Amino acid sequence: MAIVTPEGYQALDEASVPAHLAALPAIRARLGGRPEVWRVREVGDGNLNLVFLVDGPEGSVCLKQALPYVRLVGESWPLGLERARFEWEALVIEHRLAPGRVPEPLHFDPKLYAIVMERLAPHIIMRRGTIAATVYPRFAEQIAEFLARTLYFTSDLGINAAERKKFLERFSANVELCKITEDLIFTDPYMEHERNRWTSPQLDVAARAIREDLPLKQAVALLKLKFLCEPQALIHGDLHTGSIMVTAEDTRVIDPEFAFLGPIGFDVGKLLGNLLLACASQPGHEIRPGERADYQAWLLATVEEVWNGFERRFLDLWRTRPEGDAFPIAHFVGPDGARALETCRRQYLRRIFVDSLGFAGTSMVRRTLGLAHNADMETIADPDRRAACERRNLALARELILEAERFADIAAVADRARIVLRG
Ligand code: SR1
Ligand code: MG
Repeated sequence: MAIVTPEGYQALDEASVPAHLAALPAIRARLGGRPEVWRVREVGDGNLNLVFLVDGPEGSVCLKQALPYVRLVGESWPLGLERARFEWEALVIEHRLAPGRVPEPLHFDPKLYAIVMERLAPHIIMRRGTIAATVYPRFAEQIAEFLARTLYFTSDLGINAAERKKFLERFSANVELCKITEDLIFTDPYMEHERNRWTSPQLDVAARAIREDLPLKQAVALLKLKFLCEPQALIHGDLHTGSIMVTAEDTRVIDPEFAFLGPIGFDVGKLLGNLLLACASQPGHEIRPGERADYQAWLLATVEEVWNGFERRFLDLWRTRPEGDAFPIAHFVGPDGARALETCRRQYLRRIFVDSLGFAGTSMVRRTLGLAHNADMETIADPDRRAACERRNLALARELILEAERFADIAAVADRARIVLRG
């Protein structure tokens, strides 16, 4: 059945983009020259949308347009266009809270469900960089800043309840994209489902073991429940290394279309899980045995720095900007009160840490056994070598989900990963 779209919507192509942008005076001025000379390339390699890069004589922009279906699957999986509006609104909020850490939002077209934003150059998608074993010296510090500021200032610690409830009301409507996460991350990989795929036959036994692992399914069900009903902060909702663009000096977060009020640990954990999966994939990219060991060490050091940097900055904000309604200051006066409040802060961050490890594990499982895989593993051509990496990734993921509470700190996670993930 053909997909029906709202009046005024049409999927753009390289030929139709210039006329659309030429009608926007600020964008036209930014690009400069005449529309006929603008160079347009469709470069979208994500699972859902069209992405056009447009270069003019004076400057460039990026245009991202929602398609009315899941691009990865095709028209058999229709998907609402409203996600573009959630993405726009989340991008504007992130830009305010973490300036310089996202592309500048320039324009939203409500009929075409298209966002025009700063074109990032010479940035590349971080996942391509980790596949090529590129070190990003500023990444950990900058992403930790993004996480701490966007999550703190949309939580009950950093803003008052009325303001936070406005976020809650608005982003609770992002139902369709939440449902994708609920299904693809927390449900499908743990049962037989036509959407699932894995390196077969090499991982057939491992996939069945996961489907039959009741303690694991209990733990994942609790994480799913947390995702469903713990609106701690406005989370990005899809913070993997394909949603981050990097250079040696600069880190930018893109694609917040999955944004909603959810558990803080989901953003932190998805990122940590993707870095751990990247680490697990490294032996599969080696031409000479052991040549990626140093890069694995960098990835694990980065895992530690991301968590430690996030925790430090989040606590700093809580100590210096207690502008939310939770933990009333009047309840914690004097030295004893200050100590008691500090204990609350430590307990809160410990909870987020444990949640993050669980969510990291679920992200690692879904990219191995579910519908949408990562290029980190998919670009390992030899299925036996790929499966060896994926098996180690699954082993660590299972420990993170089942034994999250047992890890004293992030250094203990990195120590364990050093043992489990090395080829
Ligand atoms: C059908 S969409 C598959 C995945 O792509 C996005 O990046 C999200 O992670 C989603 O789960
Ligand atoms: Mg995306």
